[in-house]
Amino acid sequence: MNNTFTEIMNRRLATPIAGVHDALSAKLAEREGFEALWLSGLGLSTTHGVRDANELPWDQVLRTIDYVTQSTSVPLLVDADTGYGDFNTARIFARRAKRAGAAGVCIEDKRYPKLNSFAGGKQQLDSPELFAGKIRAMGDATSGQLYIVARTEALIVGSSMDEALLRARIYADAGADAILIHSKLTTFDEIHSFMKAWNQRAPVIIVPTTYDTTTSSRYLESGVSGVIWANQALRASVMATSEAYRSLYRESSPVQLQSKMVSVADIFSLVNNNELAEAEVKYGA
Ligand code: SPV
Ligand code: MG
Repeated sequence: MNNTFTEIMNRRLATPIAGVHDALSAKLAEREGFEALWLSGLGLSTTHGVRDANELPWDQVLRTIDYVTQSTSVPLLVDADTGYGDFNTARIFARRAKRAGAAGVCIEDKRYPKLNSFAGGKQQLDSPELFAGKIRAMGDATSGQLYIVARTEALIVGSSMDEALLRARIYADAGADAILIHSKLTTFDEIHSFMKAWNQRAPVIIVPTTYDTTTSSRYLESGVSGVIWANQALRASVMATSEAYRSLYRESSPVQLQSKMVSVADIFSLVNNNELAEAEVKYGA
């Protein structure tokens, strides 16, 4: 029996969470042992050829939640950006995400339309009161049956640590189950300070995209609950896919690639083709 997302968060063991962007990446992450998944807004946008700036309609996010949760059995935390507008879109999305099988939804306190945290450009926050309303609306719409993560981008937009802590407190008081604190420093310093001052008031999730050389023992010692590897597999897959196309185009042959590809049988087994063959014997005419 898999641990629920609540159990994973409550044990505060810096559990690695795999960033995924479709059902295939989700299956591969689960197969390698990840206990929880993050449906990345950046990953999902990129795989649809659009920017992580609310260019992808949210029904596409809901469809992907459905495919991912049909294909995996570990809890899925969904990156829902700002909740796609106001409290109303946030609560409708939360209800539908739960129905599609999500274990949790994360929303961030940036102004809609958001920009990826590392994209530069104008990064503006909503007021904490407005954001707290979204959190309350999501909680009421899902009767406490969906894990709600409130992400503050205070440090991303250059606000103070006090502002980040104040916002996190307001969000926890509004009913958020956990806080995601994001930082764009290349060191762990900001997160370390946040964790000390936060004093385990609610579980915390981090996303070490820029401070990725930190040793994993520091995550554990800090008391964070989850560590999201948001985009590393996406970046690795861009490199592997480019290499494959480059080689095929140049050589007009897959011979050079043989040692870097799985077999067609492996692809079939990923989507359980055997089951269909057995069903054909049982039910086919
Ligand atoms: C995502 O994966 O879309 C995230 C994490 O929100 S980050 O890109 O680091 O902001
Ligand atoms: Mg995102």
